[in-house]
Amino acid sequence: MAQKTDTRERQRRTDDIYENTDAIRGGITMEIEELNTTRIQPPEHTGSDSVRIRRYRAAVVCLVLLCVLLLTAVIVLCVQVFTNIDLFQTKGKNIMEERDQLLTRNKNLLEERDQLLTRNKNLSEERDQLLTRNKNLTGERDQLLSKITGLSGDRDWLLNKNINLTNERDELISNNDNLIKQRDQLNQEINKMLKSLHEMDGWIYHEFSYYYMSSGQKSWTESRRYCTDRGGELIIIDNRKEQEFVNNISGGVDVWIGLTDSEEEGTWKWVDGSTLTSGFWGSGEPNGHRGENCALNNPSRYADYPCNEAFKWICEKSILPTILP
Ligand SMILES: [Ca+2]
Ligand SMILES: [Ca+2]
Ligand SMILES: [Ca+2]
Repeated sequence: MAQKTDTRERQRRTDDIYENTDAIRGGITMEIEELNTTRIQPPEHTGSDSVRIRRYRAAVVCLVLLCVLLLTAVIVLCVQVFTNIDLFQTKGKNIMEERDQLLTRNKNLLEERDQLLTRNKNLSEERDQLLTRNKNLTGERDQLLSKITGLSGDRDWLLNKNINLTNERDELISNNDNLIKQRDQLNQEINKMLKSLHEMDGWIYHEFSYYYMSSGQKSWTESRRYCTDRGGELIIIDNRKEQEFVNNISGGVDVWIGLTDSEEEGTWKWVDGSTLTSGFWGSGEPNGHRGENCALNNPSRYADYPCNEAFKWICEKSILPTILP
């Protein structure tokens, strides 16, 4: 718009210059004609007329000179104007070319702007899609993290349970091994007992032990040897129930039992080495001191007697030590 306004202004100035030039030309022509008209009229020569004529001529000369100067100025001005017009035209042409270039550039810039807008729009859409996708992925990640946490808890619980089950399994395996060993021992013992049953005529079974009540009489030491030769020992009375059993099978006669203080006077020990804590001594017994170091069951009460005396005896063979380790 500014370029158009400048162009119109220049055009208007150019038109003014042409009009002024024409006006100046018209004025000069009229003055020349007046001079010619004056020159053509016949002069009337008087004194004052001569002076008036000289003045007139001087005025004419001045006027002519003035006209010449004016014409020269007009010509110079016209030359300058035309030169300026050419310059203006050249400049205007350059400006037009620049305007065209600017228009072309503006067009290109507009196209680039449109392309950039389109690209920006596409990028915005892609960004929105990426944001949406990122939001979805974040949600999925959170779900997976939550799931992983839950699975970790389950895994720890299962690991702990697995450890417990493994320990229980090892314990069961160990128990099973022990049971298998006990079973094998029992089988061996049963076989041994079945075998020995044929060799134990006269032995009586009672409360996990076999008992032998002798018919003959021997000293305490020989009685014990008889028992040990057959895998047993002189009887060890562990409790009142066994004491009653001894009284029953002895039939009220004196029998050697596996109790002696021969190692240390006054310290009565069973043949398995255990010390007698509370026994069933008869009234006043034991009373033999160093002369009586072996115990008789007499009957249902204990009494110390000289060991080389001959009496019946009772052997005992317990099966518990072989069954219970
Ligand atoms: Ca016993
Ligand atoms: Ca004694
Ligand atoms: Ca005695």
